[in-house]
Amino acid sequence: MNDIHPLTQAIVDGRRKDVPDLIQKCLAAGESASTIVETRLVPGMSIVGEKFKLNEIFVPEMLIAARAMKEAMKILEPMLAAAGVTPEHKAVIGTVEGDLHDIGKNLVAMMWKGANMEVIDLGVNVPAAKFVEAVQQHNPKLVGLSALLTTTMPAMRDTVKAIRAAGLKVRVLIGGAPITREYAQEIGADGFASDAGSAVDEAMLLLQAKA
Ligand code: B1M
Repeated sequence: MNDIHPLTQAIVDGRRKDVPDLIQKCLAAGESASTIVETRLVPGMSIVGEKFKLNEIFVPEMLIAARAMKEAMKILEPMLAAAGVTPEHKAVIGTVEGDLHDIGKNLVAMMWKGANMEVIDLGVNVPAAKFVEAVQQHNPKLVGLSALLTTTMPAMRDTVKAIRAAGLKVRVLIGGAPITREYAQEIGADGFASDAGSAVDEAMLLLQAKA
C-alpha cells in the first residue's frame, strides 16, 4: 500500500526541483502553508529519520532530503510569517569547545527544523559561556550539544555544568559518536540521541515532559 502524498514522497526522495510545483498544487487545492508543513513536509522528514535510524538510507540521502525540505520552507516561510504562524518550539544547538566536527550536528539541526522547530545554530568550537549566553538571549526550551572527539567530551560536561550553574530552565540533549546514554546521565544531561532521527523523537519527549 502506498498512500504517501506526492510532496511527502518528493521530500523523502530529495527531489528538490519537484518541490515548488507540488507546493503550488497543494496551495491551489486550498491547503494552507501550515497544513502543508504539518501534513506533507514534517511527515516526509519523519520517514527520512526512520529510514536513517534503520540504516535504509545514509548521510548523503539524508542531506539531499534536508535540502528539498529547505527548498519547501523557503517558499512557505514568508506565507507562514504573514499568517502569524511561528515554529512550535525553539532550540539552541552547537558543537562544544575544542571540537570542529559539524556534519552530524548540522543533520540534527536540519531534522529539528523539519520537525517545525526554530533552531539557533551556534556553530562549532562553542565555549560553555556562549551556550549560556545564547540560552539567556533566546530563551529556548532545548539545548543540543554535539561532540565527536573523546577529548572534547569534558567540554560537554563543563557546558552542562555552566547551564545548570546559571539556573537556566532548559533541557539539554547530547549526542555524537563517542557519546552514550550513560555518559549523558553521568554529566547531568536530560537526554541522549545516537542519530539525527532519534534526536527528533528524543527532543519531542523532552519538550513534552513536565519540568
Ligand atoms: Co575527525 N575525527 N578529527 N575530522 N573525523 C573523527 C571523529 C575520528 C573518529 C576519526 C578516527 O580517528 N577514526 C577521530 C576521533 C577519535 C576520538 O576522539 N576517539 C577524529 C580525529 C582524531 C580528528 C582530529 C583530532 C584529527 C587530527 O587533526 N589529528 C581533528 C580534530 C579537529 C577538532 O575537532 N578540533 C579532526 C578533524 C576532522 C575534519 C575537520 C577533517 C573533519 C570534520 C569536518 C566537519 O565536520 N565539517 C573530520 C571528519 C569528517 C571525521 C570523520 C571521518 C567523520 C565524522 C562525520 O562527519 N561523520 C570521523 C570518523 C568517523 O566518524 N567515521 C572523525 C558523519 C556524521 C553524520 O556522523 O558526526 O557521528 P556523526 O553524527 C551522527 C551521530 O553521532 C549523532 O547524529 C549524527 C547523525 O546520525 N549526533 C548527534 C551528532 N551530534 C549529535 C547531537 C545530538 C544528537 C545526535 O543532539 C544534540
